[in-house]
Amino acid sequence: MAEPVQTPHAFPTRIFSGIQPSGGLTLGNYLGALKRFVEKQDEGIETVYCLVDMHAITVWQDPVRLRQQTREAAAGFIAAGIDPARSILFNQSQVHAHAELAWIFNCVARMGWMSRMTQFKDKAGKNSENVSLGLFAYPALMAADILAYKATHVPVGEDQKQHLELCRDIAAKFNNDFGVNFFPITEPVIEGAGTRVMSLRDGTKKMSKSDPSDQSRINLTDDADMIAKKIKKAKTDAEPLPSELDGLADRPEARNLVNIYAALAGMTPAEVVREHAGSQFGSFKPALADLAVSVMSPITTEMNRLMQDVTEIDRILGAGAERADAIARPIVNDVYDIVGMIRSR
Ligand code: AQP
Repeated sequence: MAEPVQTPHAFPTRIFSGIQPSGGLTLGNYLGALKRFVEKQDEGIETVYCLVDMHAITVWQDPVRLRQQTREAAAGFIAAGIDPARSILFNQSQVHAHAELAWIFNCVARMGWMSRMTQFKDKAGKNSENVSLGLFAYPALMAADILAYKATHVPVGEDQKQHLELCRDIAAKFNNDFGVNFFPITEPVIEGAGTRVMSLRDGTKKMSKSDPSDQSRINLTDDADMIAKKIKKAKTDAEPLPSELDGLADRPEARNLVNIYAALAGMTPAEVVREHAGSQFGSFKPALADLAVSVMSPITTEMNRLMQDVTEIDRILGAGAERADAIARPIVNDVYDIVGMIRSR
């Protein structure tokens, strides 16, 4: 008879999250994820952060660029405030527990659950016969990333909510199938104004590093001029800003710029419209560009400095992987014992 599944509160609080090095990091990654990662670290919570290079190869990656993007993302994390002494920072493929647990979870997750994942449908589009099996199995690997550390909380952007729900389903089914209280039922942490930053070219589409248009996003590597140019060119409408948020209900591009401003300034969107009520985009956009440059430029400068020494970046990732492995290895060994695998070497 299975025992009741424990809530995360029965497990020590541990944060896990990751970002794919599938391109340069965007303002969406920064506001929806990275900025929050730093806040959690600074709250003194145990934080484990991962550059999920194995997720990145679910779509084709040039090997040379993948290595470069992984180092650049690591530099971006550190430049944004992740301290490798306080947080564990590493790239996924260096800790084998992720791949091993993902296989177990491939055997726990159901085809029906995976088929309902909207991100797979969006990314595969009409081409679903031709995309990699890895793209379909991606959420099981993501569950393994989280549960290899028995992470209780995962800060993410809104787009990852469904994958987090699947992670909870996998943990609950594993606990139930084997009659154990082994995995926590992890909580997503989706907070603040930057949880869904939209494309600068289309306010109904998420800002994404793989969007073919570079104009659709602000990259962490963009310089001040580029940031200002992209914001100036961002799609908007001809109306001035309203004084209440309701006035943005049918104006996705305007709402996006207000949300970005709010997330960068540490304000609520309601405060932003109150402060800029009646402003035309001709004046709001330069104010937003100045704000974006003041927040992003120091990060970009530091990132470029760190990229001068890739040996040091690789050393940090290796040391982080050792610390990550020390947590994950015993957990995955316990999983093998629970499942009934012989471990005799
Ligand atoms: N536009 C966004 N707004 C808020 N949060 C976002 N995140 C991504 N885009 C936005 C959050 O960043 C974290 C890492 O995401 P990821 O790189 O692992 O994958 P993704 O969500 O698929 O991001 P991209 O940029 O769209 O990557 P590609 O183009 O490679 O698929 C997650 O917490 C995510 O929520």
